[in-house]
Amino acid sequence: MTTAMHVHHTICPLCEATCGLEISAAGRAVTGIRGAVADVFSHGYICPKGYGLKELDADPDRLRTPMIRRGSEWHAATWDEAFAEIAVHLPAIRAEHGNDAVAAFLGNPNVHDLDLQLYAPVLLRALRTRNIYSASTLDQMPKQVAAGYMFGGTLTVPIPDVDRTDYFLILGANPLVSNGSLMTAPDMRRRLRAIKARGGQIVVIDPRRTRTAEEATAHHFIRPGTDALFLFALVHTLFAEDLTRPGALAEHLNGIDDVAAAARDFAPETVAAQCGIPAATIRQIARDLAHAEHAAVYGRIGTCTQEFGTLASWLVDVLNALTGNLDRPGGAMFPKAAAGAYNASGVPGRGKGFRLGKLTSRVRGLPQVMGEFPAATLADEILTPGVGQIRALITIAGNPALSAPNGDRLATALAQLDFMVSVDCYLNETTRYAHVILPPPTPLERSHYDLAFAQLAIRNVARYAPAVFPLATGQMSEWAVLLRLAGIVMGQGPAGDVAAFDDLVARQMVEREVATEGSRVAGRAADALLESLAPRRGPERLIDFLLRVGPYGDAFGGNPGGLTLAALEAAPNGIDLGPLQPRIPEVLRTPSGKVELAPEPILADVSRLRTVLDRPTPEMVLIGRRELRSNNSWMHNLPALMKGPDGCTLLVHPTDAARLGLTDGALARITSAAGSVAAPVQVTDAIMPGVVSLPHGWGHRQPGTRQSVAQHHAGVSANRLVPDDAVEPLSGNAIQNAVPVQVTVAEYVIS
Ligand SMILES: Nc1nc2c(c(=O)[nH]1)N[C@H]1C(S)=C(S)[C@@H](COP(=O)(O)OP(=O)(O)OC[C@H]3O[C@@H](n4cnc5c(=O)[nH]c(N)nc54)[C@H](O)[C@@H]3O)O[C@H]1N2
Ligand SMILES: Nc1nc2c(c(=O)[nH]1)N[C@H]1C(S)=C(S)[C@@H](COP(=O)(O)OP(=O)(O)OC[C@H]3O[C@@H](n4cnc5c(=O)[nH]c(N)nc54)[C@H](O)[C@@H]3O)O[C@H]1N2
Ligand code: SF4
Ligand SMILES: [Mo]
Repeated sequence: MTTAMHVHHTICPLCEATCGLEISAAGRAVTGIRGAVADVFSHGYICPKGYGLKELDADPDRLRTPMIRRGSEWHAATWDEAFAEIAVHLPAIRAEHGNDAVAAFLGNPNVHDLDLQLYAPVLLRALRTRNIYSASTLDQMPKQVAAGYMFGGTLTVPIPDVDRTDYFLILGANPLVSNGSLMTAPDMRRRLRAIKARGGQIVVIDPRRTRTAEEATAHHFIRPGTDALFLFALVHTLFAEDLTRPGALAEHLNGIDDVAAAARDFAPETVAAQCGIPAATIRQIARDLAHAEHAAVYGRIGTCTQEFGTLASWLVDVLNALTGNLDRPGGAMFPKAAAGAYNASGVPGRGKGFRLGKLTSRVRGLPQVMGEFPAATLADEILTPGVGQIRALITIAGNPALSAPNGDRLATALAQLDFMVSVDCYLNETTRYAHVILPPPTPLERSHYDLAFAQLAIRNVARYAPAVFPLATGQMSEWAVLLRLAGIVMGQGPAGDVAAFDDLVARQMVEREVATEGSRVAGRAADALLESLAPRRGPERLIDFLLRVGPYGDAFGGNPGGLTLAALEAAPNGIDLGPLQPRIPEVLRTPSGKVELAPEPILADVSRLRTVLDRPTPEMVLIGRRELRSNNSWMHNLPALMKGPDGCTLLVHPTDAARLGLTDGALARITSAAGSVAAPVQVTDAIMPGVVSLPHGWGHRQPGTRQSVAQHHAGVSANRLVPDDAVEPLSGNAIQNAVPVQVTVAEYVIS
């Protein structure tokens, strides 16, 4: 008997490029994976990680049943047993110590997973805790804060219109390896080559000559952490040389004069030494930027996870605005997502704007940003006794023991929790501290729609993919897992009625929308709308609703022929909604209805930047990097991705290597204020002198984990070196780049 072959469409959930894929399968077995050529967005592109879905799906170490830990022993459990265990502990801790005693940490895959996007917020609301943490404060929070202040929405982030630009200034990003971030764009290599083919320029500012830098027309080393100085010098030059041309945008901008005043102290000649870029080069870049017909300035991880992340993120868009490139084709533009976009709902053009949360963290008094406290203070909140101390933690798709600063201290903290639950597919460096692990289905057993990344994409598209395979026997869908957890928290016991809870979630979403001023279904009867969503349930019901009330939606009859989930189901390669269009002022949600070019809280941070102008430079600083065949801390258990030389090496410039007595392949010891690790050296002139680079997400040789392949490619965790005692003050973001370190020859190995 032969098993019938099928080709299924899916969307890769592994990175922001969101490639459409075709999965060939014989029964339940994946036989092949390729880029979907007909996909309206990715047109057949795929990277090595996309193929990795096959091994991820089949990985024997991937958890397939809930796990309960007793002491150091793990036992496979049924779902009922696992929820019963949670129901014994979690409500009791809340009852005795209060709601804030239970914290949640949400990791990166939350934004790549429709179930988690839609249902993790339900669990968080049920927890009624102030202690919410996520990978956002290890990543892009500065950009979100800057966008919040400037445009009124934390996902109203200008995205480089790469396909129409002819001057692309890239800072602290390596999209040829990361496949793009806060810029959802599959196949960056082709897009960058197209810029050059049309005679354009790509200028990369990075302490490392990355693959992206190699593809660029120019690359300049910058001393880590000095981007805000460099960007201010560009702004300074634009004003000093009368090169500002906001054009039609001018009437929508508040605060140009304040920006000019703030930039006054940062002449290229003033910042050149700190940045390591000659003043003449800075001036030339400013002139080229100003004179380019279409230019886009773009900054990513390198400009966010650093001491001046919000200033740098803000200045990127100040430059886009001053040169008239904000919101115009070929510049930096605002996507209009089909579902769930705050900047496409409610009353256009005006809103409440962005403010920090009212609370400050208990131990260090750090601000609450977007309902979260900094991940860098999670350990403090667990380790410091007192009222409000965290005693229990739920992690959802996160590995903070490797991803957060001072990972060793956080691990110590996790070990002391009274109770910990992890929703995760692996027994890894974080989940080994859990008492119960609840595994999600594989990405091929769940449906997909990119709620977040459609808001960051270089083209407006809407794509939905149903699950490739049905849920494995005994597997629960992730949204149901979250609702059962939420049910336990809300006192419904271990066997809450998921269907009834889901009805309530849908009803609340609909009722909120019909009560929203400016909604396309404002004032409509919630019951009637809910009826038209039947018989869908779970994420499909919610996404259908979000699509239908969205800017292209059918508005439940208000816009006949408009978008629905059914329309997407009928178009497996997606629906193209066209190139990005100018959206100012409609996209804005600031109280003034203008772009706030000089938000007061951001300007107030400029004096801190001024103080570094004459600060001595550390002899050696550490930065991170990403590797093509890796995904933060978690795809290291897939043999096909781990082939070839180990990725966790320390990049050292030849002059530094000579001075320090380090040779290629030798072991170096790297020591910082937080800790010390040993890693093999890779001598290369692709790194700036005075800078070393170690990727994060490694360090897998830890007892009690279950990742047999990863253990053989263990590496060391860069976050053992990153201190957790300072955060970027405006966003609470971790400062993972430009960490002062000493590097020596390793005498012996303690990894
Ligand atoms: N030094 C340094 N540190 C960094 C960075 C850096 O550049 N330098 N980068 C930071 C950045 S940008 C980020 S985003 C963070 C990431 O930080 P985290 O989100 O904490 O780490 P990940 O490695 O992405 O871990 C993802 C976890 O989710 C699990 N998982 C995978 N798929 C699923 C799923 O479908 N469902 C569930 N429930 N679980 C799943 C994996 O097993 C893993 O445990 O790291 C940050 N840390
Ligand atoms: N293959 C792969 N792809 C990934 C990931 C992965 O782990 N592997 N992770 C995903 C995630 S979670 C994210 S957030 C994105 C990130 O996407 P990117 O931001 O494109 O990722 P990186 O490759 O870390 O690029 C950051 C660059 O900043 C540089 N840099 C470091 N410090 C500074 C500085 O102070 N100033 C400047 N100007 N540059 C600096 C580094 O040398 C590096 O080249 O990638 C995503 N895609
Ligand atoms: S680029 Fe990203 S989305 Fe595309 S196949 Fe690779 S991992 Fe998946
Ligand atoms: Mo990230």
